[in-house]
Amino acid sequence: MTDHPQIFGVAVSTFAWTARLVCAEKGAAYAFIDMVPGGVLDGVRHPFSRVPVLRWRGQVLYETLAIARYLDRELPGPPLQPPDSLAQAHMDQWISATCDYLYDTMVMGVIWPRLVSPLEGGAIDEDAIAGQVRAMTAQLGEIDQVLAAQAYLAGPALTLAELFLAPVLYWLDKTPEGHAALTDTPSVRRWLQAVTARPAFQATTPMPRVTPPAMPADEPISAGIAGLARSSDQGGADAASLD
Ligand SMILES: N[C@@H](CCC(=O)N[C@@H](CS)C(=O)NCC(=O)O)C(=O)O
Repeated sequence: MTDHPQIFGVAVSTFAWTARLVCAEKGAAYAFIDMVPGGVLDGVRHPFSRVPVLRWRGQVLYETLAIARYLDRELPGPPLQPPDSLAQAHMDQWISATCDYLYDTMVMGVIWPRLVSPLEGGAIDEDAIAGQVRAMTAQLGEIDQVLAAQAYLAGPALTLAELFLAPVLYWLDKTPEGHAALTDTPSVRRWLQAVTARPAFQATTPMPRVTPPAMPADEPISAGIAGLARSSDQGGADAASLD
């Protein structure tokens, strides 16, 4: 029996997307299995009620950094961690910043209230969003300075750092505030275009690539999230990655 990595999570999760991206960048077959945070499927669970969870070779592993490093080391395909120790440190630095600061500001502070809360009928606290937008704008400015001087976060080559940050910025770009801020940070925009154009990113992008007819083609939309919520409700393995 073929033992492909199995990634349990939801399509909207940026962290689950990172794990899928690692497999896709390595050119490896994998299965993506719908499991909401806190869920238990076939005995697989995340002890702290998050996603993703990896099951592979009879082992269950959680925490995206652990999963990403392990998959990169074990799967054939191009290495996603630089051999140079300073570049490795820069990669770690950006992964840590993404998980500890950027995720909170961008995902919880802007993406969630703008794109997800309205679908759930939740009240929108515009003052709270405005505060997060200020923080997000400052964070993007810092990233822009780095990417003005080099192609990728840790140097001239793509690393795991890209695979953590790009899903976050992809969704951020779907919010009006994020879209505007990314337009004002041209080096980040150039980087995002380069990463999202990669076959691995294209193959794992959960958003339906159709623009609702009523919306201008270049306008950030929230409608795609509704499609995502529906697709992640449907269950089953990712069609592109069945084992
Ligand atoms: N430290 C975890 C964070 C994972 C995480 O926060 N995942 C989100 C989805 S992107 C989640 O499960 N959220 C559910 C919750 O916060 O209750 C990791 O690196 O895997």
